[in-house]
Amino acid sequence: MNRLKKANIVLPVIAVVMLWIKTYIVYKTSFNIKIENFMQELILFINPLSFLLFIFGLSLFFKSRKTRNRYIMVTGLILSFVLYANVAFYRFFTDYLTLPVLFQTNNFADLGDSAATEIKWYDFLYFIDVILLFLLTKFKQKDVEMQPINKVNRRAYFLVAAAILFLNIGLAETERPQLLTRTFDREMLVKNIGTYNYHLYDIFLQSKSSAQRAMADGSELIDIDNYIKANYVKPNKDMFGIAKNKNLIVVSLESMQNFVINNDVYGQEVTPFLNDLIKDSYYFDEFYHQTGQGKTSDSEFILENSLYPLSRGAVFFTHSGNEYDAMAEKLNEKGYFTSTMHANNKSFWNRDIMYQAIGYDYFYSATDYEITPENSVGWGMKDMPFFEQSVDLMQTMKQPFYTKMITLTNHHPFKLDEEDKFISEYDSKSGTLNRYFTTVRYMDEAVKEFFQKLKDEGLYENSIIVMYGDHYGISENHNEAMAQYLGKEVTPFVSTNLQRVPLIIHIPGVTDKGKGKTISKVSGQIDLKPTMLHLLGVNTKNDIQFGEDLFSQDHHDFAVFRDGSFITKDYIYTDNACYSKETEEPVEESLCEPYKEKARVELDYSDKIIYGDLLRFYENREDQIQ
Ligand code: GP9
Ligand code: MN
Repeated sequence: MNRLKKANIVLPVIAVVMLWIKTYIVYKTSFNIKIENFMQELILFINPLSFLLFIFGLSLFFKSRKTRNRYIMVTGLILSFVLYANVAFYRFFTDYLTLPVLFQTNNFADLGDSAATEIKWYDFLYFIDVILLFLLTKFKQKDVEMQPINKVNRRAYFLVAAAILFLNIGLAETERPQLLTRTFDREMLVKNIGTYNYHLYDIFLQSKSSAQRAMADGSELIDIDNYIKANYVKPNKDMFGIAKNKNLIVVSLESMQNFVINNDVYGQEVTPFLNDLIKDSYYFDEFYHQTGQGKTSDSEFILENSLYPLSRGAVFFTHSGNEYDAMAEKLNEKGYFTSTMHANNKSFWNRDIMYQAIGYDYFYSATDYEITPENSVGWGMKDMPFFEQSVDLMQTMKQPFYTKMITLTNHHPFKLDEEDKFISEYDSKSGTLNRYFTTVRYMDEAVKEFFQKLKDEGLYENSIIVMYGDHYGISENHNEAMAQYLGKEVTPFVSTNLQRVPLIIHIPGVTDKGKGKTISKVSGQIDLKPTMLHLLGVNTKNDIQFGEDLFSQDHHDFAVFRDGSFITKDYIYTDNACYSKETEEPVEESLCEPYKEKARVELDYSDKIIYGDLLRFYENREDQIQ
C-alpha cells in the first residue's frame, strides 16, 4: 500500500518568492514608477506579495502532486504573461493594460501591432522563474497522492497572506488617502496595490459595468428622450452662431472658486487680471461646479456631454467604453480639429482612453511638452510655461480648432516657488487656505500672459475663450479658516454658495472693449455644452442633454449637485433643509418640494444613460429616422 506523502509548502513558496522578486525587479527596470520616499519604496516592494501568497496558496488544497505542480506551473506562467504583457504595452504607451483596452475591438489591431514591435530578444528573461519552476518539477514527475497540508498550518498561511494584504493597504492609505475612490490613476494603483491586485480591481470594475450594460435594451430612452424634448429651451437668436467658425479655446481653471473674484488678501487683489477681463466678457456669477469624486475629470465629462457625473467613482474610469455624443465629436463633424492640452501623465484619470470615446483628434499630454524640474512645481509643469508652450502648439493646429486646456498649478497643496508668489499668504490656521490665494494669484498672472501671447501670435481675434473653475479647491475641512476669511460662519447655506466657480466667456469683437456683462443666472457646468455649441452655430435640438443654453431667454435658474442638493432662483436645498437665498435661513421644506423631483429625475436619467450605455441605442435610432 502506498503511504501518503506529506505535502510541503516548499514549492509554492519558491514560486511565490521567485515571482515576487521578479515583479519587483520588473517594477524597477521596466516601468517608470516615481518613488519619493522610503515608505513608497516599501509599499512597492511588498505589494505583489499578498496576491501571490493567495493564488499559489490554493495549491495547498491539492491531493495529487502532479495536479498541484501543474497548477503552480500554469499559474506562474499566466501571471508572468500578464506581467510581460504590461511591460510590452508600457514600452509603447507608458501605461498599464486595462480590460477595456484589451477588448476594445477598434483598438485591438493598433495595439497588437505596436506591442509586437516592442518585443525584444532578451524578453525570455521575463519568464526565467517559470523556466526554473519547470526544471524543478520535472525531476518529480511521478504522481503520488499527497496528504494535504493540515488545517492549522493552512490557516496560519492564509492569515499571514491576509496580514500582508492589510499592511499593504494600510500603508498605501496613509501614503495615498482614498486611493480607490479618489485617485483613479493607474500608475498610483500599480504603485500602491501592485500590478496583480490592480488587474483584479480592473476586472471587478469591468464586470460591474458590463452587467448593467448587458441588461439595458434602449427602451429606457423613450422616457428620457421625452423629458429632454419637453425641457428643451430655444437658443437666443442674437447669440446663436455669433462665433461661427471661430476657434474655441476652453480653459479649465484648476480648483478655482468664485469667491476669490473681486476679492483681496490684506488689500492685495487675488485675481487682478480676471477682474478686468470680466468687464470685457460675459461673466456668470451664479455658476456652480457639479463634480463628484472624479474631480477635474468629472468637470470635463459634464462639459463635453451635458450629462451628470456618477455618485461613486469617476465616470472617466468606469465607463470609458461607452458611446457618447460629445461636443468634440459634434465639432469634428463640423470640420473642427479637436484636442485637449494637459501637461500631465496621459493616463491620469484614464484620460488617454476616455478621450477616444469623447472623440478628440489629439491629446497634447506630458510627452508633447518640454517639462523640466525648473519649470515644474507640485503636481507638474507650471501654468505659465504650460500656456506658453500650448500657444506654440496651437499654431500648428488646423483651424478652426477646439481645444480644452487644463491648468495644474492651483492644485492642492498649493505650493509655489518663491519667484512665483505675487501676493503674500493669508494668515489663518489653515496653511491650505493661506497658500490658496497665492496660487490663484499665480494662475491669474499666467492667464494674463496667455491672453497676451494669443494676441502676439495672431490667434486672439479668430477665437473665443471660455474659462471655468473645475471644482472647489478648499474643502469643508477648512471651514474655520474660511469663516475667518469670509467674516461669517460657514453654514450649509454658505458652503453651497462656495461651490460657485467662475464662468467667463470672452468673445473678441463682441464682449471686449468694455462690452461685457455680468449675468446672474443659476446655472452649472451641465449648461456648458449647449451654450458653447450654440455660440458656434451648432444645433443641439436632438441631443440627449440635461443642460440649457445660458443665453436662451427661457433658461431656467436651476443647478443640481451630484448629491441631490440644488439651487433655484430663490432657494437652496442642501443637507435635507430648504434655505431662503434672501434671508440665508432655513424655511419650510415645502418651498423646495417642486424642484426636488426635477433634481431626482435628472440625476436618475443621467445615471441610466451611463450605466446602460444608452446612447448606443440613440445613435441607431437616429440613423433609422434619417
Ligand atoms: C491631474 C489634474 C488634477 O491631471 O487634472 O486632477 P484633480 O485632482 O483636480 O482631479
Ligand atoms: Mn482639478
